[in-house]
Amino acid sequence: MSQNQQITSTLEPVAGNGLLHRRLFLTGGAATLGAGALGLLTARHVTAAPPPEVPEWMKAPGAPLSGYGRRSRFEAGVQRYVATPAAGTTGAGASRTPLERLNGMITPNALHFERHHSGIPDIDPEQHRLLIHGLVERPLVFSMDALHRYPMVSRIQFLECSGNSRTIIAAAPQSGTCGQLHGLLSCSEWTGIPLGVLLEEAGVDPQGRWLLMEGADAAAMTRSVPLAKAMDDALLAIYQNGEALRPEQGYPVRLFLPGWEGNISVKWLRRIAVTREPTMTRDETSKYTDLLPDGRSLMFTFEMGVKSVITSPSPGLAMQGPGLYEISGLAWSGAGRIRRVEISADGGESWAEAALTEPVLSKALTRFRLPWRWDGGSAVIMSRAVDETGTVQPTREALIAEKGTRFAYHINGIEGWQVAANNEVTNVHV
Ligand SMILES: Nc1nc2c(c(=O)[nH]1)N[C@H]1C(S)=C(S)[C@@H](COP(=O)(O)O)O[C@H]1N2
Ligand SMILES: [Mo]
Repeated sequence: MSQNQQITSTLEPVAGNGLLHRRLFLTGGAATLGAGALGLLTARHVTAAPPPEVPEWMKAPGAPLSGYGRRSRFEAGVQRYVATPAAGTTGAGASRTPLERLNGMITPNALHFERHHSGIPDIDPEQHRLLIHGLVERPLVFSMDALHRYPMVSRIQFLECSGNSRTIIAAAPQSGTCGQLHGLLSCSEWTGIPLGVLLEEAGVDPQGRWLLMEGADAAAMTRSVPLAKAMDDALLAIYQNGEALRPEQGYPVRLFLPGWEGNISVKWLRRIAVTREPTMTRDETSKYTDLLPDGRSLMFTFEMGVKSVITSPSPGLAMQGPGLYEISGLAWSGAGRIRRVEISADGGESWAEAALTEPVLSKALTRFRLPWRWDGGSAVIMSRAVDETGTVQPTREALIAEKGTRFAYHINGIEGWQVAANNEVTNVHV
């Protein structure tokens, strides 16, 4: 095949309304096809190259070195979406990650979402202590210096608040950007001590089945964790993307429970009590339970379901007329790896498989991409993730049929973006 034929076959539609084969975004795909294929994706072609101009920033030496870096001033508009705090508090509430302004799988620390029940404590690491007690042979107290001497592991994993995407349940689609609607979601490399190591040192009594976790914030937030999870993949995280945790994320040490609802990853961790039974704390009884249509509630629904969102195109990012676009987004599952993501550009009539950007890691955000030739007409784009257990992200309808509309957590239904001929993108229920 000649290069042109190859490009043409690659750009052949594979599903309705202009979806093209993911081959273009698979490793080396563009390279194999040659620069011509990429050229098709660039917005503007120049017929004759203009003479190179010397811009201002080449005419004098640049800024000096600095002890701690900062982003370009031209990126200053990329900010978390900060919700107004609850009345009478300074910091109870949430800020959301601007998902539609980022790319890749890692959330920069300064843009990690926040959820605090009583603000961010200003903890002096010298004075901070972590106590392990209760049903143990040897109660232990750790200073941060002591914790730093333990062997550490690193894992790239997502954190999602179980209250994320609540607007899907609303009868009418709510307006907002991808981050405003789905941004209680971030992904970092977390480094710290496997919790099991410290529990073994303390010696858990055979009657101990649960752990009470307590934070050192003014809310003294507490949750009960099954011992099995603690011994499996629980981490006492001390570093986030290579540097010490941010105060917002639990400095100097937080619990991190991969794949589970954000609430249970207790920040500013100061106490672990080994118990026989769950303690039934406020945050696992009056809150963070799933209210069913019949008035009963499910408790301890820890795992976050398989889910995906398209970050681009998405509301607030205007289209630039008909042409080739990359549909890109994030998929994740509390059960493990993402196996497949499918995309529809015709409101769910037909689907095409997206390319997954390596690495595809267990309980991490996975970036997906698919080329799309938009004809400039009205289109509804949506994504559907499947995880390694074969579980498929449910439709909004199926989710509501199963759980009703009174629950407020674990909302993982499929949402659509409506792309309109006037270049605007808005949220639609599909
Ligand atoms: N001590 C303490 N831990 C906490 C919270 C809190 O308010 N206090 N909020 C919880 C909730 S509801 C979520 S979703 C996550 C948010 O973590 P982040 O702020 O690092 O994104 O922390 C959890 N751990
Ligand atoms: Mo949360």
